[in-house]
Amino acid sequence: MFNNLSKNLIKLINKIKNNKINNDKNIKLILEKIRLILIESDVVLKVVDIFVKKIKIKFKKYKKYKDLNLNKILINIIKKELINILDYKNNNINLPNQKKSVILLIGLQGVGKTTTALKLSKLIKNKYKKKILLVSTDVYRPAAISQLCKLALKNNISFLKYNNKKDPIYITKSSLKKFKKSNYDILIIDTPGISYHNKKIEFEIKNIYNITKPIETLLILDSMMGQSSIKIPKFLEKILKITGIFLTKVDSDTKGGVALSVCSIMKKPIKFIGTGEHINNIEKFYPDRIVSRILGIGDLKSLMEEVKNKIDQEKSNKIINKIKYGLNFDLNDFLEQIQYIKNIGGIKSIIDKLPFLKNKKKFNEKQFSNIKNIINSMNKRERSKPNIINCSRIRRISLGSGTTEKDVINVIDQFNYMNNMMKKIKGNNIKEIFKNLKNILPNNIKNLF
Ligand SMILES: Nc1nc2c(ncn2[C@@H]2O[C@H](COP(=O)(O)OP(=O)(O)O)[C@@H](O)[C@H]2O)c(=O)[nH]1
Ligand SMILES: [Mg+2]
Repeated sequence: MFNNLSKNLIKLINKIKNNKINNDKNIKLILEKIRLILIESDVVLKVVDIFVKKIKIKFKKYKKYKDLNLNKILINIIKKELINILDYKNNNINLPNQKKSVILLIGLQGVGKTTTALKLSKLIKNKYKKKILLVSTDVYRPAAISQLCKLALKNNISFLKYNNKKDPIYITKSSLKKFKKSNYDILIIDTPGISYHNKKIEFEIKNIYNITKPIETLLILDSMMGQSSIKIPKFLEKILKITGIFLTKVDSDTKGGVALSVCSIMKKPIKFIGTGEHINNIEKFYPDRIVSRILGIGDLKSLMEEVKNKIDQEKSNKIINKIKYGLNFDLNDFLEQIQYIKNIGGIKSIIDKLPFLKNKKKFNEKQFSNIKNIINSMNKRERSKPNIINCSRIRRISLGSGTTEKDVINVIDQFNYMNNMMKKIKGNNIKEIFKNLKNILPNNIKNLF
């Protein structure tokens, strides 16, 4: 996440740790370096200035106490100020208990509104236990509505489909009427992409807003778009009241500037982030956890929550018991584990949160799906007794899975390695196992990343 910003800040913090900061010249140089790092990361200049000034003022208070650990204090001030610029009042989603409510998603074209509509529907349905109805008013993008309908059905999300209707206002009024009569709690509305000079869409968005009176109007911002994406809200705010921001594509190689600027500039909280294209790649936004990730401290708290939410506890207990009681951990279990990781949102989202895994860049999600194909091409006996897999079986499995024989041998090696490591893990629950992840993912498995 925010690789460049993260790399430069970690470098700077190590420098602060290892050097004496006992004179004004030193401090001035450090502040100048912070300034440059933030500007390079595309943070809005006004925000950079405020940030550097705050660090300077806060540090001044401690400077005179020469016997304090000034290095540590400065690092803490930087961390706290980073959290502060990402924190703007309440970043919880507003979901009143009794009332039926509408959530409206708005933003430029291509920023991820439709993807977000699905992610949010699934999250609110599963985590907040609300009955969700989804509708799309995007009559302009060819096949947008039917595409969303298919995905919603696949994920068990109720979708109101308006075929061949060309009027977003008609869809809004009609869906609102149906929603009010129904037993659904929340209506989530996906909208057409706004563009700078399209008065027609601007007018329609304004009308959709006035008709539905949403409890949440989330502005979807693409973190890849840089500073230009923060300019658009200015004209939007003349026609409606934005209640929060959903920042998408933070998994991509973004500079981080949008995230660090948007709260101060817009005076709105970031409520969620999108961390990939998969429907599960959505996270509630916690400024302190993001800063921990940026500064390379890791974010095990978020990882644990995802594991708890998305893992099938019964199945994971079965595996834990197998390990605990020395039963045979076979390739079926290995496959299930891979499935868990996929459910959590892919290995990339895990690696991003682990502080101790270096070489994060080298990971390869394709290799990961290869493992699944290889195990799927094995028969039942081979999966439960991998040691019977001989050369001719390897050939058959490689042909069946569309991989090379070397790939198949690698998977068996990785499995054997993991199996041995698993036996060494102490712990009764998935929480402890994840704490020990550092031990079960060394050398051989690292080849996957
Ligand atoms: N990597 C990544 N891609 C995303 C994310 N959110 C959306 N996308 C992709 O962005 C593209 C545009 O998304 P879409 O939802 O159609 O945008 P819309 O035009 O605003 O509705 C699609 O290829 C999505 O898969 C995200 O959080 N991470
Ligand atoms: Mg769309």
